[in-house]
Amino acid sequence: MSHQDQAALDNVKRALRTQTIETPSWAYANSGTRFKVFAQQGVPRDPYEKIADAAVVHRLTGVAPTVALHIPWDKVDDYADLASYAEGQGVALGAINSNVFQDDDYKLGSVTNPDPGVRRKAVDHLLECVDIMDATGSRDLKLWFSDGTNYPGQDDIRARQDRLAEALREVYDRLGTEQRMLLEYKLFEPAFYTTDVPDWGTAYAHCLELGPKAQVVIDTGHHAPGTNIEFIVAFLLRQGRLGAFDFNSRFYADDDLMVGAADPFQLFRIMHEIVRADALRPEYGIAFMLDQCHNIEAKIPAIIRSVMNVQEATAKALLVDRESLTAAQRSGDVLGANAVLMDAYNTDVRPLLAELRADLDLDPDPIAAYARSGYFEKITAGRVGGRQAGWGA
Ligand code: RM4
Ligand code: MN
Repeated sequence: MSHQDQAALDNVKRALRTQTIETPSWAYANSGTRFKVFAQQGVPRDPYEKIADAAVVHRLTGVAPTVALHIPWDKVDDYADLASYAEGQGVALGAINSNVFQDDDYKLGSVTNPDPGVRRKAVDHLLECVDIMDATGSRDLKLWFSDGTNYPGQDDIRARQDRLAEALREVYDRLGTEQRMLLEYKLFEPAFYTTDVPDWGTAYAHCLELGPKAQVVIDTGHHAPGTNIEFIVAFLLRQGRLGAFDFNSRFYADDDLMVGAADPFQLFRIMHEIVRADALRPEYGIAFMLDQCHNIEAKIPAIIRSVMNVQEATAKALLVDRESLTAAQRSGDVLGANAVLMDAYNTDVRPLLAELRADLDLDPDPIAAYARSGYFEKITAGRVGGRQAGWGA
């Protein structure tokens, strides 16, 4: 290997050291499809146990230092206490995810509901989430609305946009100087005719209207099949409005499978745009989060695998020979440019990542290390009685 190659690899490793991936509290709990949720042994029974699991993922991977909460699933009496418990475990609390989709009152919508009383209740919940952020020290409030309609004529599409804008404004104005609002979009489901925030353009337009603390979040499972997600990434980065990712992968709709499982090439293409914009650095402000369900696979190893998949895609993106790529692009060398990208994608980065982990005093194989750790046996034996956490607990 030449000195130049070694210097390039050192740069890649340096960049990978700065990468952080946030894991979601709900992925440690029972979750699945609307047909069946298969309960697993050792599943956390409260937010403290979810954080303990997240801390194990961080200890083994070295790059998952924060855990996102979902309110009310992670409701506790004392959020400052939860935050200090997390700190003691070696992690911190991340984004606060609001939930205005599980109450009977929200049948016809939350912040876009035709009933002002229901809208008030929904906005109050979002404001409560900001109070929680004050206590946990979280930077980000993540908003996903299930709001929409099922039938033409059911409600006024435009009036619903007005109600949405009004609600977002009230919450935005409540944010502290360092706090942000992340607006997530999703094409359909549970609403099947119109969805009030169906795509990145709608989310982006609302964010623009609100101000710089409002940013778009891309959940990779929330698009129509075939959507070019990296284009959206590039566009939002150029506008300075990409705040976060909810990573997962999908074959059909919002499958919530492990990121990088269904389409590792897409994940690489997304990370290539991130690297291109120099947006991997934590100071840039993008929150790289997971939003997944592990219904049939063991949860903690699945989350470890997901973190590793993001790292692998990132390592490949960092390996793209940018100089050669730019030269090929500028000279109109279509095949040459494509080859530069594919060379990076086709590189086996696993040895490099194993080396990185060894540099960080971690086991080069976090999944094997987890299996050996005895943690699963410990939680299986210890977490008996009580109620396992899931959607709604
Ligand atoms: C939604 C959306 C949100 C997540 C919930 C669990 O579909 O993706 O980000 O908080 O699911
Ligand atoms: Mn999501």
